[in-house]
Amino acid sequence: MDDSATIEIWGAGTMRTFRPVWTAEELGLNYRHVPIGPRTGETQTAEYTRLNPKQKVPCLVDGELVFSESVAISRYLIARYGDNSTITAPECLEMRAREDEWVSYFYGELDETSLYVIRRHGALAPIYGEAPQAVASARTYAARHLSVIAAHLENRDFVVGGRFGLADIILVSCLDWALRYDFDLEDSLLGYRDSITQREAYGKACAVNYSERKGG
Ligand SMILES: N[C@@H](CCC(=O)N[C@@H](CS)C(=O)NCC(=O)O)C(=O)O
Repeated sequence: MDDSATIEIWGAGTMRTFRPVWTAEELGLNYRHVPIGPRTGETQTAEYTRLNPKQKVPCLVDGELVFSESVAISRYLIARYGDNSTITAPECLEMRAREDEWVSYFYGELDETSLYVIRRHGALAPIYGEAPQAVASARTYAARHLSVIAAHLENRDFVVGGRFGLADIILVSCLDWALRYDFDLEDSLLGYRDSITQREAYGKACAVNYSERKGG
């Protein structure tokens, strides 16, 4: 934890908290990581509730600016601090639209509609309730969309524009999550993921996000 930093990233141990941490590592930012975890009571303190009334992680503090949502935080950090030596948003409107399309698709269809449903009604069933049919259906649904993504990555190293960016951070975080749930990923997805996870910032982010707090 860096006490001289003005950027704070709150939250550790989950795929959602991993995204802004990974983005910050890619950008080489000086940030303070506050490794609070969900369902520990730490998101419900008065201090944290002032920052994020949703009582969820992650949350970003950058000077006066305070906001949550893993995709929004990662996108903001890139837009604010990225440059050609690190990561940037695509330059032209058309490529930004493509990036937005894929990021929305990964987050909407893989993260929220599938993987988190499996989590809510699987490992977190004591809190959210048993729903085996919803879990089975979410698995089938995710598999169908993973095939679409596998086809897109057949001859590509990155999701959009031939260079690493936000869409890769969101996708790889979802692929990591899918692997934890024993999805059988197609070769193009495995090859893509293998290559991206060689990045130094990915390794550093894993250490930051998962070593300080396990389980998520
Ligand atoms: N859409 C949010 C989801 C945030 C979220 O649900 N975080 C979970 C951990 S992965 C959490 O804080 N859960 C605590 C709770 O629901 O009490 C994002 O992508 O940041």
